Amino acid sequence: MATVITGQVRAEDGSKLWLRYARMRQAPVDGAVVERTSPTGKAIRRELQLALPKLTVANDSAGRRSLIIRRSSESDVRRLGEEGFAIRTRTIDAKPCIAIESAGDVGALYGTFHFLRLLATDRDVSKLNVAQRPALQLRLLDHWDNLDGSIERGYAGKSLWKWDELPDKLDPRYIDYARANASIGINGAVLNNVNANPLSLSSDYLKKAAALAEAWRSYGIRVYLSANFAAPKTLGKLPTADPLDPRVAQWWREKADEIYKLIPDFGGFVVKANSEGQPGPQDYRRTHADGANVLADAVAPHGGVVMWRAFVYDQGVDPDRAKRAYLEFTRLDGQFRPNVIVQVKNGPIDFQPREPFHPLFGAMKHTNVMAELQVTQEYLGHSNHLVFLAPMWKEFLDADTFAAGKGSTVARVIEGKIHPYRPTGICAVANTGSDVNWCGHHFAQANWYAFGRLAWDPNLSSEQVADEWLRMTFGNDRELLGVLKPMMLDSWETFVGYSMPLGLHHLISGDHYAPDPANAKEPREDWTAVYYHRADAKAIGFDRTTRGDRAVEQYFPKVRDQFDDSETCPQSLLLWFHRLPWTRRMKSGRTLWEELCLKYSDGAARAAGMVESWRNLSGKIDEQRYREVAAKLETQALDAAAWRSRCLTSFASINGLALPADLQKSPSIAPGD
Ligand code: BDP
Repeated sequence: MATVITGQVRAEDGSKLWLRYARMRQAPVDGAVVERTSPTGKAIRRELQLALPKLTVANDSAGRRSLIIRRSSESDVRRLGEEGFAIRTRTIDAKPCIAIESAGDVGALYGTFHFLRLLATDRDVSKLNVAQRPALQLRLLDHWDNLDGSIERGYAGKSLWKWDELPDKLDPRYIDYARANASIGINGAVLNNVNANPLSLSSDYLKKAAALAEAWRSYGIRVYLSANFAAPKTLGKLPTADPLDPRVAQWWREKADEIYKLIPDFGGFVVKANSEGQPGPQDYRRTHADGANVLADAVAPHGGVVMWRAFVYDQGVDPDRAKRAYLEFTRLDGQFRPNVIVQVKNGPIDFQPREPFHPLFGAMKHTNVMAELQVTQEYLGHSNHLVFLAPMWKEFLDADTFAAGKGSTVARVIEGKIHPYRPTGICAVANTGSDVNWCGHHFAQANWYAFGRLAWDPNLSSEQVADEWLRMTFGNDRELLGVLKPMMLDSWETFVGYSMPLGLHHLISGDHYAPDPANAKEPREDWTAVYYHRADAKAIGFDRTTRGDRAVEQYFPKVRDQFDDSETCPQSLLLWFHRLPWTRRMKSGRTLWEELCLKYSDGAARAAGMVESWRNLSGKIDEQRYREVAAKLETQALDAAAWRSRCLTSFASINGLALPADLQKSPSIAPGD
């Protein structure tokens, strides 16, 4: 990790993520004892030494240290579970100390990272009384990594997993990856792409996966794999992958046994079936439940789970893509095994810049449901745009489904508080890669961080998460925080503003990056842009109301009614649910067209403003990161201007209305310009 002194501030390359421990306040303790001899205990000692090099760390209590990390069987600690921890200022053997206590090993590690976070973010640690446990059981990163080292929708280099070197050689980065995840409570990693190569389940690749599992075990991270549903055929050479064929069931059982021999704590499978050309049970006229259950039965004896994705959109089911998954899955509620979790993307289309929450949240009473988010910015400017995603995830987690009356937020649904889901979970498509700074954009690290923190505690505010991350990543300087925090917190609305405001969605073509609202040519209609915005001379938007295609009826009545009425529908989702005339009067008094123009212009102006804000920090940030972020922000500002110009000129050519003055003068900027 290169650290060069240039000028007043040290140059940094971002490789240490938020675990820089730079100019940390020293802990107000005279030494630490880690009363744990396990490999996790060793990891804790190593981390303490890295963070607080002046601290003597021992593994026995001789000498009575004032930072104590120990197992506790007190009932208030035990109640926090294996992963929970308490951090308290206490008096032990007549000596004042800080005690990090937990029932489980990994709880001690999480507690240590929490304590270090308190120090790194300059919190007062003189009186501590912290007790935490994670809100969700499975908190996973999904890597869409292919065996050839490429990453589907990855924008930060190649895969971190060096398959050709594994299992013999372990890249030191595997440990840094585990440390970063453990520091934010992530406890599992799905190693391979949901568009899964069956070879990932071959004996050779399982040995490689086992080496990673071994490296991460002491950090509380379990390995999971995406399974290709046709593997019994392609890999096992059976004539079929029909889930009800006994030979197929036996193949999956034997495969599971083989995996658990190599990886005793293997987490389980993720499956993308009958979606975007992937094989699945419907190839044999079986249901998603039949498909999920055959894998679930295979891993059940070993304690494994199957995360069965609800990202399906068969055109035969309904003309509206947004309605299809709900229709397919609600009719199967109750037919899945207890160790199946239906994995649902946050919104009903596909990780768009803004979507309403997916109507499946709250709708499945008898089937575990977990949420799938996307950290990698597939539709949000790749690794070029600074977009802090916590506010988007908070909007989703805090959305009230009304599944069991008021207060049935998505967070409470996935926590199993509305229907008794076990296990509970959340996962997110990772944005990591071989780039030195891991994520392509220094600020994209904040999204990895935010995902972990919100998976641990969905009640944290975006502001708090941004504050923590900034302090650890760029330091505790007040002026710096004063500029960067609002910049991060506004950045999602800024992106939505210049790309797809007022509920517009999917205004792109194949690269999922550049604006292409006129895109009408794709192999499938629901991959175009015109299918979604439906603009013509009179109106724009997708009528999903009770007078339209009735998609709103998939929501519980309170939400349905709110979305159904264009007066009560949140303006941010207006054109998602409503098709409205360009002349419609908005609450602001402006017409819909004027409002749209304003949103685009405001978004583009705010993106340009970010360049300026950053410039003001020159000298306060180490040179390399300053330069790299500045270059990205400039690209973002240009892209934002292109989005505005391209979308507005395209819509104006349809509705014949006047463009903002500057766009009337200059010709439209084509994508990629
Ligand atoms: C879409 C991506 C595609 C993924 C798919 C999925 O464009 O690459 O395979 O989601 O989630 O957003 O399966």
